[in-house]
This record gives sequence, structure tokens and C-alpha cells, in this order.
Amino acid sequence: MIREINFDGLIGPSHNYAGLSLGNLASTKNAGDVSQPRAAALQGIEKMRTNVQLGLVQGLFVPQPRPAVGWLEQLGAEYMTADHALAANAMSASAMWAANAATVSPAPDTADGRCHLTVANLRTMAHRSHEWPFTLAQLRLAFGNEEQFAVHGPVPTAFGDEGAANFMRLCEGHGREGVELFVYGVTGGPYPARQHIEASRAIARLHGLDPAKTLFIQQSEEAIAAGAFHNDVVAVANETILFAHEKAFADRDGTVERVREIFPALDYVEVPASEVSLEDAIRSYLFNAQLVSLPTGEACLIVPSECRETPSVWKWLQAHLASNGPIRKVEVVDVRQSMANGGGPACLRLRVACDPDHVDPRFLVDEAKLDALATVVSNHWPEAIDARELQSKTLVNQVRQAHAAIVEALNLGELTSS
Ligand code: SUG
Repeated sequence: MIREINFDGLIGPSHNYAGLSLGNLASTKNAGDVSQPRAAALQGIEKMRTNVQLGLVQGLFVPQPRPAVGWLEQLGAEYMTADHALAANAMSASAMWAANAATVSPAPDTADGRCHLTVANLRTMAHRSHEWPFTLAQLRLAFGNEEQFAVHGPVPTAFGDEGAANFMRLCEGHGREGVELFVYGVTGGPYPARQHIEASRAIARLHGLDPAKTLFIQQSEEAIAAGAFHNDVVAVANETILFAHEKAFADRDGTVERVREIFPALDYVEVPASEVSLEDAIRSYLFNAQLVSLPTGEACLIVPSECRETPSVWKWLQAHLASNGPIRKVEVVDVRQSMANGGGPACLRLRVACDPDHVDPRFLVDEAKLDALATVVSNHWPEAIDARELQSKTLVNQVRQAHAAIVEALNLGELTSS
């Protein structure tokens, strides 16, 4: 049976605050701070545990090997002697934000009846541009059943693609045919628009989507300029609900109308700017929540704890619950270490609607496996990393050993042996 599976990126041992992402306000604000990779990964594991306890199917992706020596080699550089900026780009743990791993079209939406995944090229940010080969290797392993899945390489880097962070799907049940919404940017004030419409169009073609059930929606320049570097910072969808900030889309009225035309069952839940400013929405990551369907059928919003600490946001959520709105439950999780780099609960996961029996079980987790992973993290992840001292030999050794330990614990040796 088709279920929605959330695959979280396990937060890697090199998690640090090097301030690499222009337009991502948290990353810029915390540049140079000391990070806590061990605490970060344990927070991520607890978030996965919350999902499992809610009765959801949970998966995970392994962190990438760091530093990215192959990428440095292509640049004629070597980690220990590279300039600091280049070294930081090679040491980033940014693959934790699995929403940027790929765009996924579940089987009911595609022409050949397979679930299609296109790995994102992430070409806009140097530190993310080298994630895709290892991500692709994981996707090919996790979704290796070619009768059920088609895994595509990245679209050419002429066009920027940041994966599911700029993609939403509406449906009346995950196993039924849905409509797919691709959100792209054109301009973002001083910041780059990371998702190009040409990339989104290519993915829709490659996945064999029905043009009558596919929309391309422009993100508002104001939202990007305010720090919404991905659409999932200002909007999220699940089943019939589209939950968005009033300022999320360039043409708000036209967008809602077009979506309703192709998906009449739409439950549009909008947060007006007069109640929650764009600034508060972005600071709290209200929309970077996981909007999920519980086994009871109720919609639950899994929000970061920053939402509870932002009065306008918490007030809006309480009022919505009290009004018997479409979102019936709010669950709070602590992912502060990731949040400080601009990654909330939704950034940390890639949704794949498919039959869990068709997925390589090494990529699926239950509570016992999460316990085992937490032990590996506690034993091997560095406690702290000073972003100004990334080129320490001790750190590099520790990061490599931690990676080897997690790959071994998950029995995924073939990912690193080639
Ligand atoms: O690409 N942060 C990520 C955050 C990605 C969040 N993902 C979604 N919205 N789906 C980014 O900006 C921080 C890197 C640093 O500063 O070290 C970073 O890459």
C-alpha cells in the first residue's frame, strides 16, 4: 500500500556554522559560531522518533563523506592547504536538509506508473553543488527496484534545481492521483532565486506528469528578499491542504484560483501578513513544518520550538486549533542546531509516497534502530566545532571515523566502497 514516508537526513558529524548561504538569514547571522554536531544529530533523531511515535513511516539518508576531497581535487586543491572558504565549502554537512535532495513524483501521477525521483543539482551554492553524486548513489540504492521507481540524474546545471523544497503535491489520499505544484523564483531582491522554471519544467517532463495536473507558480520576490530562499519557508502542502503565507506567491489570487481549478478539493489555509509578518514567519519557520496525515486521518503540523517562542505565530496556531480549522493538531520539536543554519523540520526530510515494502529496508527506521544510531552518534560525533578551525587534523580524523561508524552501523558499505 502507498504510504507517505519521510526520509530525514541524519545530521552529519561536520555540522558547522560557516555562514555559506547568502539569502539564508540564519546561516548569515550565526556565521562563525561554535556548532554542536552531536547534539544536532541527537535532535534530528528525536524528531524522527516523534514521527515514528505518531504512527508515520520513517526513513533516513546517511550523511555524506566529508571533507569532499573529490570535489576539491577537481578544483586542484587539497583540504588542509586550501583557503578557508574553499575548505568550509568542502566540509559542510548541508546534505542533512533532505528536502533539497530530490523532487519526487509518486506513481499515481506519472505516465509509466512508477515513482520518479530527480536528484537536485543544487548548483546555486558552492557547498551544496557537490552533494548530488552521493545523494544519487543513495537514491539508486534505496529506490533500486526499477519496476517501482525511476531515479534520474540532475538536470543540467544551466538551470538551478533545489528539489522538493520548491515542490508541493495535493491529493485526496497519498495513493491517489494528485496535482503537482512547482514553485520557482525569478528575482529575490539582493538574493539569488535558487529554483529556475526551466529546471522545474524539465522535471515535470522527465517524470511524465500530466500537464493538466501540473502548475508552475512564481514565488514572490518579497518573500525571497525577506529570507525565504526556498518556497518551503513560506508554504507547505499535504493531501488537500495548502498552508501558505499571504505573501508566499507572486500572484496570490491567481495562484489560488489556478490551483482550485485543477484541484477543486483544495483546503487553502492562509496566514495573513496582518497576523504574522513575513519576518516572524521566517524567523519561526512556521511553514517549514511537517504537515502530515496521522493514522486517524487528522492533519498534524510538526513545528520547530521557535514557533512557540514567537508570540504572533503561537497565537495564530492556537486560534486555528480553537476554530476547528483543517489542521487539527500541533506537535513541537526541538531542532535548534539545524534551525541556526536555516533548516527546520520540513527541510530535514524528503517525502516519498510509495509502498514501504519496495524500499531497501536499510533506509527505514524504527525506534530500536534510532536507539542504535543515537549510540553511534554519542560515541563518535564531535561535541563542538569552531567554524574558524575547520582545518584541524584531529577534526578531519574524527569526522571520517564518525562517518565510517554510521555507514557500518547501517550496513551501507557499498556507498563508500566505489
Ligand atoms: O541551503 N543551509 C541550507 C538550508 C536548507 C534548508 N532547506 C529547505 N528550506 N528545504 C541552505 O541554505 C547553511 C550552510 C552554512 O552556512 O554552513 C545551509 O546550507
